[in-house]
This record gives sequence, C-alpha cells and structure tokens, in this order.
Amino acid sequence: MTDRTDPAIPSSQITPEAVYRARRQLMGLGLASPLLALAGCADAGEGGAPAAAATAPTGDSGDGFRAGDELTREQDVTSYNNFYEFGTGKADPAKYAHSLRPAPWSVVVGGEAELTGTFPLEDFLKPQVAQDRIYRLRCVEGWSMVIPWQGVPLGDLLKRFKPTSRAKYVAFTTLADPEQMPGLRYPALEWPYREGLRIDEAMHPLTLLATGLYGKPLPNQNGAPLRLVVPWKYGFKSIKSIVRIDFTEQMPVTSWNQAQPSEYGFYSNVNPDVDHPRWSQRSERRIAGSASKLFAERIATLPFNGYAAQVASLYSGMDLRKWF
Ligand SMILES: Nc1nc2c(c(=O)[nH]1)N[C@H]1C(S)=C(S)[C@@H](COP(=O)(O)O)O[C@H]1N2
Ligand SMILES: [Mo]
Repeated sequence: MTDRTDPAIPSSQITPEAVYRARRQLMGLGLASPLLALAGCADAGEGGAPAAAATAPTGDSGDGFRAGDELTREQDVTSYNNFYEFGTGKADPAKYAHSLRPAPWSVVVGGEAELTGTFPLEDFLKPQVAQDRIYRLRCVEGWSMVIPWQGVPLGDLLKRFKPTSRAKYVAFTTLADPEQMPGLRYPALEWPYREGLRIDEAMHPLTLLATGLYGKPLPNQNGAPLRLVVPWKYGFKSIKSIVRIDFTEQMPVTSWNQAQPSEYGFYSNVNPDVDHPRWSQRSERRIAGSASKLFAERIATLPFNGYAAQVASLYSGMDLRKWF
C-alpha cells in the first residue's frame, strides 16, 4: 500500500466534517439528542452548562459510543473500501457499487425466534430511531478509521423478534446478486458473504446496525442500506448490505473463517497479542483527518480496539489465543 497525496479538497467535502466536529462538541455536553437537550436546559437554568462549553472534553465518552479521536475524512471513508462483491481493490467499491440497488430492500429473519419472515426495510427498522456513534474501525490488514455512523443498536432491534432460548448465535448474510455485484464472478470468497456473532455480542449496546454515515444514508460502497458495525472486532465482521439474519443454535459458518481458518477465527476480536500468521497485529496506521497523506503515523493497536472497558467481560475465562 502506498501513500496517496491529497489533492485540494473542495469545500463541499469539508463542510460535513466541520459540521460533525461542531456536533461532537455538543455531544460532549450531552446536547445532541433531543432527550439530553432537555437535561442540558435544566443545567443551563442552574447556571452550569454554558460555562462548560469552552472546555468541552474531547476524549472518549465513557460508554464507548463516541471515540474522541480525530475523524477520518468523509472522502476517505467512502473511497478506500473493502467490499469484495465489487472487486478486491480498495478503489473498486466506490467505482463499481453504483449498480447496487439499496431500495426497495427487505430483510429475512429466520431461525430460533418467535417472529420470523420477510420484512421490508422500513418495517424491519421500525420503531427504532437512528443514533449517532463515533467508532474506531480497524481492518485486519492493519489500517483503521474513525467514522461517524448513524444506526440502531442491533440488540434493541433483535429483541422484537423474540429469540428462543436455543438462539446462541446470530448469522448474517449479504446480498449475492451477480447483476448488481460484478465481483461475484470471481471466487475471492465463497458467496454470499456471511458473518456471525455470539448472541451476547449481538445484544451488546456497542453493536450497531448502521444505516448512515456522516449524516447521510450509507453510500453503496459502505454497505447500503444496512450494515453491521462491531467496533471491537476486525473490520471483516462488519458485514455489508445485509439481506438475512438467522438466530442459530450452532456457531454459524463465516466467509473469512471458511476461506482461511488458521488466519481468521470466528471471534476476530482486535488483539495486539495475537499475530496474524503472516503479520503482526501490534500496530496500525490510522486513515486520519487532517493528514495530507492517506495514512498517518503508525500507532499501537489497543486490546479490543480500545473498547476493553465495555466488552472484555464478554470473554472472561476464555483463552483469547485459542478463541481468536
Ligand atoms: N459483504 C461484505 N461485507 C464486508 C466486506 C466485504 O468484502 N463484503 N469487507 C469487510 C472488511 S474486510 C472491512 S475492513 C469492512 C470495510 O468497511 P468500509 O469499506 O465501510 O470501511 O467491511 C467489511 N464488510
Ligand atoms: Mo478488513
């Protein structure tokens, strides 16, 4: 991978990012959501909130919902992608994903649940309201981004389908339509792309079903109209353009594990102590916001991608070298 020098950025592309930075300041104060805005007003009445504005904290929110790191530019989030259904080159998805038709869309829910069937996307998402999350996403290849997503917590959504006591895992499937996805002609992976989570991982409040980024509907290359985001796992767990969700009793087959089981485990938690058989996972290069090059300096990779405080307890007692 070579560094790419950044051409002059048109202001139309800078604006959304500036808006997001301003919004993050507000979120640090708990003013971004209507609900919290009320609390903010109450504080203002007591004379506390306005003074705090000048010293808004820029660090992570304690719940993991908002990474304090500098955002990756929208233009890089939407042009440096992995979406093998459109080719294996980083520029291929942005180049070819225009043929994906994200509407109308429906999601099949199957397996160990009381409510199953085919749901038009609008019904599937109802009555959840999209939330803002700023997550680090680290690819197993050693680069990472910080992305402002919009989406619904997966757990809130899945509960509506009333999974049975036999539902131990959740399996996800991407669309596989050769007419819309030219990459399906090549056996890069076994199609359709499949991923899976243990049910407690799926229900964790950090696990997001994303519908947008940078305040806009998901671009096709980022997995329109619906993609998973699991910020403490390697990027390949974040399956795109989901058409099917199954509750299963057995650990589901996943595409990358199937392709190369010695390299890609089912869990795929970001772990600097477990090397990929062909390279170290100790560090990463952030695709940064203000840097003039695509890649910023190498930084240390954190256990669970920096979300250990929120998720390490899911794996207590497990040997994470064995269950990589
Ligand atoms: N269906 C599908 N989902 C996918 C992939 C893919 O090839 N096909 N690539 C994965 C990988 S390896 C990564 S790193 C992320 C990249 O997401 P982004 O392009 O939105 O940054 O998507 C993941 N989801
Ligand atoms: Mo990846």
